[in-house]
Amino acid sequence: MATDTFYITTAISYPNGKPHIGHAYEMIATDAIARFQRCDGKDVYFLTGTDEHGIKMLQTARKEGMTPRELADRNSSEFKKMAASLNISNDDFIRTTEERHYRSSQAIWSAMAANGDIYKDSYAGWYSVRDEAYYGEEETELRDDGVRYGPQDTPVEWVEEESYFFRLSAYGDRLLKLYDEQPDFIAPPERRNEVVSFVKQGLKDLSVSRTTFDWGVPVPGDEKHVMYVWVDALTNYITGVGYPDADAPLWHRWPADIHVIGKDIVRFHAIYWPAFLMSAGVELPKRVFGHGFVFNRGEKMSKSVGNVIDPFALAEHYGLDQLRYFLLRDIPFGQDGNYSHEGIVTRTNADLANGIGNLAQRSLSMIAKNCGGVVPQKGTLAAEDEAILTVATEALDVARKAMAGQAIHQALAAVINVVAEADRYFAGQAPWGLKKTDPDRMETVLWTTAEVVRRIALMLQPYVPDSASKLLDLLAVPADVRLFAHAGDADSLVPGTPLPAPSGVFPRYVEQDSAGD
Ligand code: ME8
Repeated sequence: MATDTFYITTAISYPNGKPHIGHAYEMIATDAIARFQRCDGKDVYFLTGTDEHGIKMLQTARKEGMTPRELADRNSSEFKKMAASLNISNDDFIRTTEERHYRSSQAIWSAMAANGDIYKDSYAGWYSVRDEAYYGEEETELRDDGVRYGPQDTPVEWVEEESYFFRLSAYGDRLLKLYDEQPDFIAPPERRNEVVSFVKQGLKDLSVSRTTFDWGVPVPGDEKHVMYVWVDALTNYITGVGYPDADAPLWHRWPADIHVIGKDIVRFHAIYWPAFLMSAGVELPKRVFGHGFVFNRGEKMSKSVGNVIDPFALAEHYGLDQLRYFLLRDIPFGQDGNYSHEGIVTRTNADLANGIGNLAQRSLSMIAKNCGGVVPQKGTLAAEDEAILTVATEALDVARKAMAGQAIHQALAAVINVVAEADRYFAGQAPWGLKKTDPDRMETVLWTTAEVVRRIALMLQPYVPDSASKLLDLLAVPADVRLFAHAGDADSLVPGTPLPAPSGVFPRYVEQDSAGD
């Protein structure tokens, strides 16, 4: 049987600034889902990237005295760097300024046009020549000097320009039918409800081109227009797997199993994107998941408030897996969450250092000291031993169910819960007391504990990949038996296998202020 494929994407970020913790959060959560599916035996393809066209890029570039392409090159590489330093397992990184993406965007445009869904009309609004941007009436203000100003304090004038439109209004019923027939198309359910009621109010046609600037993908056959802006951006998901070439080696991966995005852009992904694809005759993705926003202690991050958190600095300071663990465990996926120093320190120390770290350290150092540095002998298992091994196996089922609905925090909680149970088992069996009275039983208890640590480490791989891999190394688990399929009895630790010297995997976070000087 062919391996199941799984295609997953993040949103592509605007590289008009450096990446912030919200971007890091989205990449880390998507990575956890991708890694989970890989550990579960799927053939996963994971795409992320940058969305480099549009007016914001143009404006920022001008402010910084560079061309938009220079700005895109500089900042896109920051996003790439971030993916690498967060240990993101993406298979490709797409930039919308790439040639393959121009081809793909022009191809989907032509397909929509051939279907009669693109027409030329005029677009009117309050336009700022200096910002090269249209503003809604409510964003402008008529001042005492008789001049109307936009939000950037630049004068605006009423402008009508030629624009292409996409016939979105024709897709309302088909979209409602889609949401009805595939209730999981939009998740979580709150997001779905918002979209459904929005579409029920009736959809207007969408302006999809501009003539006032040229930083974009040229409209095929009418090059004074550039695409603006969602046709270009959304199309990245099919460019990444080879559209428009039906025989492209990656095209079999389409449709995507899931687009992971933030809640602010659910509308574009759950309304525009399926409508564009229906029009172009391309299959629809299976799910759009809108995650929540990460706030700094409840405040929205913004450059002007000066509370933007640098993800590189966070990972450096707390440790990458500590940061990943905190974001994935602390924030129910789909809801908003808060970042705070206290939050990450508490999780790091309580769950990681004192939890799984301590369990592994105590059992492995006892093994090193008392069992000759090899996997202990497994005698006949007592009911308690069987019970704790079953707890670990059942946690995997709970995690699988949770991850099927992207409840990452629940999946992780199920795994960490095994640690608490294993701690109780270890304390109850008190192997240190058996050393003199019943050394065989001591070995069996230590074997069982090490085996539970193995199962926990296997299940932790999607969330804290480096640390989980170190734990598995300490248990001498070969690289090719680290899938979830190996979490059962058939692949359990083999007594007598030599083990490396134990070392700590999850250090405690020590407050630097209280550390002295
Ligand atoms: O929206 N917390 O790009 P972007 C969590 N280019 N997620 C956040 C966040 C926060 N504080 N701030 C932003 C765009 N995000 C478009 C997408 S997709 C075809 C085009 C999320 O750089 C945001 O919701 O503004 C989005 O999913 C992603 O980061 C990129 O945001």
